[in-house]
Amino acid sequence: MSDERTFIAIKPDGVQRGLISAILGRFENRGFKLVGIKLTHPTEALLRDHYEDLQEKPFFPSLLSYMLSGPVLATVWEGKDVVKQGRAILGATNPLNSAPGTIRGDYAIDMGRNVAHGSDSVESANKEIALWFKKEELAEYKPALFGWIYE
Ligand code: YYY
Ligand code: MG
Repeated sequence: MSDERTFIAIKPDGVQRGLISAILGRFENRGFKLVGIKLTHPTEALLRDHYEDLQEKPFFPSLLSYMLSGPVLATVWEGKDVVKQGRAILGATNPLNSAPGTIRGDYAIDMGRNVAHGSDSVESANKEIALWFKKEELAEYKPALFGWIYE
């Protein structure tokens, strides 16, 4: 068991394409614990903070308008090694390099429509969770199945 947390977001294309249950199901089925979830329309200010390190990149304006194009399903998951495992579940940034069986490898083609986001380190996860969620929006509970998932 571990209290490591990651921020996973289903981007506007994933929401519009009806991929919410398929994507969340991968995390649930793996055994990770959902601690926060909301459908939200992010502001430009939030997205500029979220993608702070990418502001100077040539693709930033299109990334911003894509992320502003509809609601995003923001989620927080908890569990052992969940940051790294979450990235593995999502697949490579460019879906053309994502292995089949990953979310992007199964559901996406273009980098600018790669359906989901996952934090890339524990440090960015903590920053992103604080950006997208208030403390009281994160649930505290012990899943009844924990003993069947962790030894
Ligand atoms: O963390 P991840 O989403 O896998 O990639 P980042 O390097 O953080 O870039 C964020 C986001 O920007 C990526 O999911 C797609 C988009 N993007 C792009 O459109 N073109 C690039 N050359 C790099 C990233
Ligand atoms: Mg990233």
